Amino acid sequence: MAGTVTTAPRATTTAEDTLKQKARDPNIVSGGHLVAKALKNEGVDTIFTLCGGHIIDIYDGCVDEGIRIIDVRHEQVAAHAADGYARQTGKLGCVVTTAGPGFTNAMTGIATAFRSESPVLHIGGQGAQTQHMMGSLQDLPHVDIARPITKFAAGVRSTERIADMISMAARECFAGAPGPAYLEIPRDILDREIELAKAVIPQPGRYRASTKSAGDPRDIEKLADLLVQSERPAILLGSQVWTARGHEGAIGLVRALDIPAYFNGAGRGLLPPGDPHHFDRTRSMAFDKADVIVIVGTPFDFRMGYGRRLGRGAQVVQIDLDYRTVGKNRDIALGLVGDPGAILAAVAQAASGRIDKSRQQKRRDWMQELKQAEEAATAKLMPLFRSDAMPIHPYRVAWELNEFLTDDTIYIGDGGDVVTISAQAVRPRRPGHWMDPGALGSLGVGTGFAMAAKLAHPRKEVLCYYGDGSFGMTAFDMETANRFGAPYIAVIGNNSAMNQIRYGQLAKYGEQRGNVGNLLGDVPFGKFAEMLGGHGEEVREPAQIAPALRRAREAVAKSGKSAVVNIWVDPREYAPGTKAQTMYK
Ligand SMILES: Cc1ncc(C[n+]2csc(CCOP(=O)(O)OP(=O)(O)O)c2C)c(N)n1
Ligand SMILES: [Mg+2]
Repeated sequence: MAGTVTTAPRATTTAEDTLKQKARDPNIVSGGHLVAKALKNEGVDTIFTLCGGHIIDIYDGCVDEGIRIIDVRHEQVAAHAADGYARQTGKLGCVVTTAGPGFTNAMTGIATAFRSESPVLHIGGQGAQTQHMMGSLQDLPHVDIARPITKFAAGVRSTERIADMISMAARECFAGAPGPAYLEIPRDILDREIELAKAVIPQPGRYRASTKSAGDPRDIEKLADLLVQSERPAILLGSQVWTARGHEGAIGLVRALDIPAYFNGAGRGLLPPGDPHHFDRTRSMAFDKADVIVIVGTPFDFRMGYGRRLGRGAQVVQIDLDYRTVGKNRDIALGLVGDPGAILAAVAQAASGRIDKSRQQKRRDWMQELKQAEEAATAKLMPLFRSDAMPIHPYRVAWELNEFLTDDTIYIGDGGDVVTISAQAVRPRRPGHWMDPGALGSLGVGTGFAMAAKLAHPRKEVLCYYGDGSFGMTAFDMETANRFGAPYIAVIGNNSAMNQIRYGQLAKYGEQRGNVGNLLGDVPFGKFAEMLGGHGEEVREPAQIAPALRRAREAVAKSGKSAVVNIWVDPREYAPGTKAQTMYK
């Protein structure tokens, strides 16, 4: 007893003494505080993290610099949230993890950011340099592991250079097409205290180029000529248009030159549905018949059939932030490297007023032809969208979700088949209001994206549509979202299965052997929201979808806690893409 009484106050006094001493000497700084200073200089106002002994000095620095610390329950969510925050703010996202398993847990998020060209800095702890290769706690070759899925991966070798290396990593994250970087900081380097004057600290706004390059002026002229002469142009605006915040340039071009525009990835929502230049159901028809196709900020990957699905008669032009993407997987008539917004604005200017009357008319007829085909395609889908079937048809859910969205709802899709189906009905109303995992196809992004979107835009509504398989992967961090006042509406299309995969198995192996490794239990996920203090409900009838969504909206606004609307959908219905297995072709 006596021992306890004397030790406790002594320990407290020591910590306080150290703090007082630090407060007295502003010329001394530790590594963790240098991390925070560098992040602040970079414009980072929030880090996503899960604690570990290797990284605690970074938190102490963040407290001093006023950087918000969002601590999650699984590092995968921290990495997805950092990615989501970067997508929503246009600034560097930051995830901080401890060494070893903290690092590996974050890898799916880093890999997702890599394939989605999202600027995320991952800072990771490491054992002390003095224990290098001795088998320290949680030691792994982090830099080697991160290298192939980042644009830059390095270890920091001295406390003096911590801030400098953060600026270096940030520069790499924004070089050309953005992407993630990894920086490992050993524990002794992070904890060491040095004289502030000896630290290299690049100043805000002074360590990166500000150029938004419109590329080669001759290419701008060439593209302007092509578009002026075109009778049936079409343009695809991909994720980079939003990532580089080039939406005004892009919208200006399609309106000035009357070009039907299609969208993919984060490009969805660049124009609102109903806009005369917004098209979505006739992409293959347009690409088949167009004479000029401009592909902006999206690679010829599986989502584009590797470029094979574009008409042979068309002149294909590709614009990208990354030289390595242009002309990859298919030949092109013209390739431009640079900032999509700057290039498209320059092309609009170069082409302005040069389209003659007969071509103007032909282009209007072309747009008209496509609009009619769009309307016919929508009419064909309407019976599914309005289906009263029981169990609920997943197309009906998709339709109801679109009806429910406001101009200010950020929509996130995290799931297999149900989410694929939702893309046929859900039309975000504004740029940046659509989030999907991108080319890595990672399930589990939803919870991190949702909290990040809400933290970045507290006044907007955030709705995440999950598959039941996906929801189970990261759902527990709904508690984190609630804890930090970032509630959202979670809607689950629950078919008690990993249905997108199950379809292919049934098709290949039949009923007897096709249901292996893809069936899940019937989970009443509404109760999950209740457990976390929020509103939850189960929906089994189509007519109940809309009222349940409205109740969820009201409950989130009132309680500040996330709501779950668990919609039981028919496991026998699939998306056309799933049936055709297009993702593997
Ligand atoms: C992390 C991860 N694991 C596995 C897959 C493979 N996969 C793609 S769709 C899918 C099924 C997802 O099930 P659910 O979220 O319930 O959606 P459903 O297809 O049932 O609508 C799986 C497992 C993946 N894309 N990502
Ligand atoms: Mg499912």
